[in-house]
Amino acid sequence: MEARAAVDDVALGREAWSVLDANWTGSATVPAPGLYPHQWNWDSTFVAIGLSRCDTRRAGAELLSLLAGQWRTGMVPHIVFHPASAEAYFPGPSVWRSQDHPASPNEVLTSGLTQPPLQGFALWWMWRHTTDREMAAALVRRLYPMLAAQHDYLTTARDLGGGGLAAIVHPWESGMDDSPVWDAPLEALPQVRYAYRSEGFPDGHLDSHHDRYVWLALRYRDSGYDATYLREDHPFAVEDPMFNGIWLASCQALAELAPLAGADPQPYREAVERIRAALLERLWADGVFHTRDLRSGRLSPVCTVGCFGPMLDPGLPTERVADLVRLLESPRFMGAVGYPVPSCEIRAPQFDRSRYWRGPSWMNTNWLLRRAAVIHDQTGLAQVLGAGTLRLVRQAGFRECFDPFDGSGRGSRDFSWSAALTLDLLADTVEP
Ligand code: 2M8
Repeated sequence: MEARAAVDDVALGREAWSVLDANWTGSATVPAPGLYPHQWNWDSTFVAIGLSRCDTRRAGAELLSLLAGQWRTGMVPHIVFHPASAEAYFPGPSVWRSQDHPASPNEVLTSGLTQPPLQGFALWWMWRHTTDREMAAALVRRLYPMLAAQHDYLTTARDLGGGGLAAIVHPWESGMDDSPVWDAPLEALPQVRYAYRSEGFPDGHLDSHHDRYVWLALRYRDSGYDATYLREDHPFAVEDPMFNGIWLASCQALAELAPLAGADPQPYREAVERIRAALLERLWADGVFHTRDLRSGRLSPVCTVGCFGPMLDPGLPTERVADLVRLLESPRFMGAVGYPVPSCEIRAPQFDRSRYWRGPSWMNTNWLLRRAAVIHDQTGLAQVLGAGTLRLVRQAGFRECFDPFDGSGRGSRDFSWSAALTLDLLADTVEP
């Protein structure tokens, strides 16, 4: 176990700031030094959330830099590349070839996939917590049309199941890359082997699926990132409860911010209703939400932290909330571990305490679940999630993820969202 001396809140906050400063490139924050040398979509958005109470300018800069990578289709990419370290991460710009696509931004190199659409929620969070209302209002006016375009993209290009949800077309789009819920759809793909170098990945990161990730990305790229191809031919299309729960939360946020941006809230209110109904109709079974593989029609039998994403919906029926809270607190998840929240239910055969998204606890999903607990007045749960999450960083530092049993750190060190969300939790410990 990589113990780290307990520090008081002021010292912990100072450490968090120094991580964020070291990972700042001048226009955005990279997830971690070394392994992730570019701007990642939901990483930056969690950084913006964490900075909302204390630095509106930098929170806004983070979102603006990400949205500079937005395609004219409305798609917000999962990576915005820093030209200086272009090929320092695989797959880099030479694999994605965004510059060859007419809808990509002219000056910015990006990937061709997206990640959970958290930006609407982050903008609302910033507006709610800022100490500089004027700057925040200007940011809302500037960013709102971009987020409206992102929403239109998800509605038109990603409802591949025709039921009102957005489908992801690659595990990387979920942000929970190695989650066991992708095993079945990935194993239905052809076996491939690429001769790229894979050294340098941290513990538990790389498995035999990585070649299929690359294969899928290349297929989509070679279609010209085409929406019809996605609908008709692309072999990976999955409806994920976390991605859609986050989308719903952002729609709710866009409805609330609409008056400030001079926009009509009604389409977003309707989207909230539509996504909620679709989540319940298409993904709910046996007391929890599941991922649906649109190509096989099957729901995943494995329960992961992603299955709780729809709890971000304030309008989720009370009985469903009660079912989810019971499961989350049960020995299948938090009830049997020392630290919240294992990314996979611990009794599943796929659970692995050391492999990315197959067991370890992550600060960002802990933060989202704590937020969900607050929304649904689950004060006790919110307190356990907040205190347990802070205990992780006090003990192990700002690691990428953590062993849910003993709290030891895993993956990269000096991880940006772990630092940024610590700042938010420290500011919010009195009243969740
Ligand atoms: C991990 O994903 C990247 C691919 O996008 C990777 O595996 O190299 C995930 O943990 C993802 O959630 C995160 O956004 C990214 C950067 O931290 O790393």
